[in-house]
Amino acid sequence: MLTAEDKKLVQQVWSKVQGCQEEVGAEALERMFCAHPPTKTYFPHFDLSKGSAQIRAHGKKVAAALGTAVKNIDNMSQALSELSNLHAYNLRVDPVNFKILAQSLQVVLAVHMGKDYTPEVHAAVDKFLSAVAAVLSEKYR
Ligand code: HNI
Repeated sequence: MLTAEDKKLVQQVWSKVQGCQEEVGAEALERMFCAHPPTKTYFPHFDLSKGSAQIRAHGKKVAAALGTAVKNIDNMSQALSELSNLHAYNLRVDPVNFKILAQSLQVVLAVHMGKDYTPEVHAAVDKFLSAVAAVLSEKYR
């Protein structure tokens, strides 16, 4: 459960990400593919070499979707409903992978934010990404 303080921290983090969504999203995907190679099997149609145009474009889409989640933090289930359908029914992404991407994204944020990625920010972002993963997984049941 995100507290009011968690929500504030997540919104602050995302205001910093806004100007570099493509870079942040692409780096999170690259870390996911590199540290967890089985995740690459969902992208057989992508050029997965570092910095590829497809990874950058996809990174931007993922980051933008997370931006939508931040904007609708009290109503994520509705805001991400289409995306939830897509991942469950069309893409059939195993939900364990949402945690893996969340972890990759947190490393990106920690590396770039340095000392601003305090334990409190870390905990808030972790709760937020868990909530996003729960929404993206809810159609599997
Ligand atoms: Ni995901 C497509 C958002 C996790 C595999 N994904 C999308 C799109 C968005 C998106 C946005 C583009 C939808 C569209 O074009 O209408 N994905 C997210 C978010 C998360 C997530 C917010 C979690 C935080 N996706 C994952 C994970 C995997 C994944 C963990 C697999 C490891 N996603 C895909 C694939 C596509 C996709 C595959 C289709 C890509 C394409 O363009 O063909």
